[in-house]
Amino acid sequence: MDRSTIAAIATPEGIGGIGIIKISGPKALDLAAAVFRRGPGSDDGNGNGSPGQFSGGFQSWRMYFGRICEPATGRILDEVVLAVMRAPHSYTREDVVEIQAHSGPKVLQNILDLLISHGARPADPGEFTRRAFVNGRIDLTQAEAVADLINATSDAAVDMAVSQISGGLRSYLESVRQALLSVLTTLEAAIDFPDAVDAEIDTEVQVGILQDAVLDPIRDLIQGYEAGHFLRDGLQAVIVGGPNVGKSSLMNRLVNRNRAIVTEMPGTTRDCIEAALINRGVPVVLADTAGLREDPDPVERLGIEKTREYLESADIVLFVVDAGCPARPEDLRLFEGLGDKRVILVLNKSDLAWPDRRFELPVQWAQAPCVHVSALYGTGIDELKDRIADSSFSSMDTPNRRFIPNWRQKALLDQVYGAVSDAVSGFRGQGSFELMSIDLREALSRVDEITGHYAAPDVLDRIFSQYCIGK
Ligand SMILES: Nc1nc2c(ncn2[C@@H]2O[C@H](COP(=O)(O)OP(=O)(O)OP(=O)(O)O)[C@@H](O)[C@H]2O)c(=O)[nH]1
Ligand SMILES: [Mg+2]
Repeated sequence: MDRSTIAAIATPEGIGGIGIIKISGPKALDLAAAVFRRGPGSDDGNGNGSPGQFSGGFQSWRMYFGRICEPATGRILDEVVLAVMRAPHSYTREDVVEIQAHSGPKVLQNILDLLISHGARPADPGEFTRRAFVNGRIDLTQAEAVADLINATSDAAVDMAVSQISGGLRSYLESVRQALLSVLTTLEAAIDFPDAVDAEIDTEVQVGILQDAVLDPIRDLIQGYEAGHFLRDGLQAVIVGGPNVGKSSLMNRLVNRNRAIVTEMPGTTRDCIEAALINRGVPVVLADTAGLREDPDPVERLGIEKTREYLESADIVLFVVDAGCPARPEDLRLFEGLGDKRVILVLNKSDLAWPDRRFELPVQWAQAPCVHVSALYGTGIDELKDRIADSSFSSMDTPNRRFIPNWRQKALLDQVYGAVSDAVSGFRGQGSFELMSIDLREALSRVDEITGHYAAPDVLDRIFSQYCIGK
C-alpha cells in the first residue's frame, strides 16, 4: 500500500468562486500546518493556534480561516478556508485536508506547487477514490458509482448512482454471496466427509437456494442492464423505414442541423449516418439508415446490411412510414423482424395526410406508440422526443430496476449466471459434487470481482484511470 501523501486540484479548471485543493495521507495535517497561517478567530477551540502563526493542532471536522503563505519568503498566495477531516472519518479514511481557495488557475497551481515542494505527490486520476476503496470504506461498485454520479446527465442517472454509492448494489450482491457460500459449504462438507450422515444433500433445498437467492436476483440485475444501461452509455436509436419516407429529414430535425442529405429521390441515403443529441437529459446516438426496399442495387444492398447491424444493437427503433400511404408489405415484414425491440411508429409527412388518404394502421402495430410528425415543417418533433424519453424510462419503472450494473459488472454477472446454472444442472442430473463445487467457486470469484473483494491490479488501474484528477 502506497503511504505517500497526495494532493490535487479537485475543482474543474477555469475561473470560478471557489477552487478546492485536496490533500490525503499521513502527512496531510503537517503539510497544511506548514503553509497555513491562521486568521483571527481560527484557533482550535482550546486556545491553541494564534492568528498569524503557522501551526497545526487541527481538530477533525472543523474549518479554519487563514492564509496560505510560502514559509521561506512569507509571500501570501491566497486567503482560504481549510476543512480538516482526520482519519478514519474522511473520504479516503486517511487524514484529509481540503483547502478552499479562490478559483483561478494560477492561484490553485501555486498552492499545489507549494504543497508538492513540501513533500506531497501529485495525485493520479481517481486516486482519492481508489484509496477509499483500498482502505475498505467503499467497495468497487460504490467506487464506480462515484464516476457515474459525476457523469450523470439525467435525474434518473443521478438517482441510480446515489443508490449505488450508498451501497445498494453492494448489499444486494452480499446476500447473493452468502447464498453461494452456504451451498458451497454444504457441498464441500459432503465431498470431505462422504460417509457422514449430515453429508446427505437435499438436492431440492440446495437448488431452491441457488434459484431464489442467486439466479433470480442475478437475472434481475442482467435485465436491469438491458433496461437501464442507456443512463450511462447513452441510447442507441435507429431510424428505419422505406425509401423517401423522410428518415433523413427526421434525423436533421431531431438533431437540429442538416446532418444528412435530403432529396426528393428515393435511395438518397446509402450509408448509416450517426449524430448525437441530448434528449431530456439522456445522451442519444441517432443513426439514419438507407431506405429498406426489395430489389436494391448492390450499393443499397450493402447499406441495408449495415442497417440490420445497427438494428441488432439498437435500444430503440424509430420506424418511419409515410402518413399518406398504406403500409407496404416489406414494412410489415420489417416490423415483424424487430421482435421485442422497443419501437416508436413515426407517421411522417402528416402535413400531406388528407383525411381521404389516411390509412388504418395494421393491427400488429397497435401496441407501438405512434406519433404524427412533419419533418418538413417540424411539427410533432417535441412529442416524438418525449415519447423516446418515456419509452426509455418506462423500462425502469419496475421494482426490480433498483440497480443498473455497468458493462463490466454485467459481463461478470453473465458468468455468474452461467456457472450457477451449470451447478443447478449438476444437482438435477446427480452430477459430481466436485464439478458443482468448481462451478460455485467460479461464481463466487466472479461476484468478488464485481465488488472488488478480489480484483486484479490492472482491472483497478483501468477503472480508476477513467476518473478525473482530484476525485
Ligand atoms: N411534405 C413533406 N415532405 C417531406 C417530409 N419529410 C420529408 N419530406 C420530403 O420527402 C423527400 C425525402 O426526404 P428524405 O428525408 O430524403 O427521405 P429518406 O427517407 O431519408 O429517403 P432515402 O434516404 O432516399 O430513403 C424530400 O423531398 C423531403 O423534403 C414531410 O414531413 N412532409
Ligand atoms: Mg435518407
